[in-house]
Amino acid sequence: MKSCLGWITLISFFSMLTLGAQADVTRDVILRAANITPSPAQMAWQEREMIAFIHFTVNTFTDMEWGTGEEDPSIFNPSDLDPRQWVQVCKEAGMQTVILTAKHHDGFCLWPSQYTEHSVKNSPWKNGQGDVVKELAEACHEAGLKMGLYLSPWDRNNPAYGDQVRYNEYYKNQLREILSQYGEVVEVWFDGAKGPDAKDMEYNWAEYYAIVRELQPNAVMFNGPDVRWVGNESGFAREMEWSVVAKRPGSLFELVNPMAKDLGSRAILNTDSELVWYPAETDVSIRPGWFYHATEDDKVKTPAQLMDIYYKSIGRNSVLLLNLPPDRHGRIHENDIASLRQFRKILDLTFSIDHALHSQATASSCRDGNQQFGAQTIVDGEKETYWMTDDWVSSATVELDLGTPKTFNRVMLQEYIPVGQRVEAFTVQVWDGQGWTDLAQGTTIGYKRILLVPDTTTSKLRVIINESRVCPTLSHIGLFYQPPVDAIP
Ligand code: FUL
Repeated sequence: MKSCLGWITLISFFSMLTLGAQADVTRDVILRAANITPSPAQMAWQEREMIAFIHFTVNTFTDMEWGTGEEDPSIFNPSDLDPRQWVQVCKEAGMQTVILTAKHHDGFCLWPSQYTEHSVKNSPWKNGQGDVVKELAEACHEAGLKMGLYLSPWDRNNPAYGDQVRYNEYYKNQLREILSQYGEVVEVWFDGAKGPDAKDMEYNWAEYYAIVRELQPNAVMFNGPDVRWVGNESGFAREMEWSVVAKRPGSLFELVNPMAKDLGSRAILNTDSELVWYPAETDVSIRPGWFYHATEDDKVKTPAQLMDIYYKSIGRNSVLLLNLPPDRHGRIHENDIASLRQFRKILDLTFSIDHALHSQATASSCRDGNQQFGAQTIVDGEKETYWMTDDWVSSATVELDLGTPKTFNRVMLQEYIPVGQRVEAFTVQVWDGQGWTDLAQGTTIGYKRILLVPDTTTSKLRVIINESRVCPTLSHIGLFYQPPVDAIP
């Protein structure tokens, strides 16, 4: 794969040189955008697809969402704290990473930090000898899952907060502690939230990022250089979700407006655009709140709601970060587990059979005469093989002959993003016996796009790439059938 990537980079480089002379600036920007690629850590994060978020702290015991920072550590006393149970539940649901709120805005630390007294070490839990981060790290390790850590910059307890020098030092010390004592950490979550009453101060982001890179070089940083917030906490990404976006010129990794409808289309790119690979993570809670509240036991999202979130996040070129808050015992509640199990069952029933697998695939253009980049790679079940058009071809058609009529209601499309995200407009059509009819249309594809279509039976389907930044790629077209949710026992 390496040599092939090197070859593509070389071609792209010469393409840019040739085009630069004759084309306008916009074309140059588009070429630049088309050739921005994910880092290995971003790629690994994207492929893990679904992450569990664990919100747990003093708030669990005070029934709050944002603690004041004045909580007495003695209230932290889970009767049966069991990170192994969290990890088991997450693993069964198909999550590959678990991110824990090591410190939320109240400043209470779930590990015995040497830099503050406001932590588990002064709680009655395990007589002050416990360490939640350590227990989670061990549980993840045993189960083969990855761990991520959330460390809130906004700290309502620490007296140094507001003093630029002292607080930044405190925060950096804590970052070093949690990133050096617990083995591999694959994601560091920098929450941007700050209450209106918070003292004014600047965080030393550049130094925070440097510490993460030094201690955990393979970790991605949320709301840092690697992963961006999708822009809402309701569980949906945009229908047009670009992983290459324009950042605020001169900023470290700030977007002009992370909530804007359009972050990366041609319409907003301009000569000054500083472009970065900055994919979206969709964070949402399985309950209305981020922390556990007994009053929300009957408000757990249903399997159908979780499916909807799945299609609108993972199915729209985003990673899903689903929050599962443990209760006062320190365990994930049975209602949440029941909903997750059914969600997993629907996913398995739907995605276990790909009706397009090993069908006959042809394309209107293939880079090398149907050899390495031929259309058949799209349906070979291999994620590292992919179809690509000739160098100057930015619209093309791929046709699948399914052999016999197949029934499906989900169409999955995947670009080969290690070479960039390129498709800007596509149409899916089906053969009705006499001609082609439109089934779905869209703009971006990215790592994964899942289209919800009515139950459709056909023996031939085609995907038209109407517009692409440079030669488009596809690594997968999948056709799946999701049974009606109510019909699944
Ligand atoms: C927000 C926080 O204020 C919430 O409490 C929660 O942690 C959520 C994931 O991020 O910014």
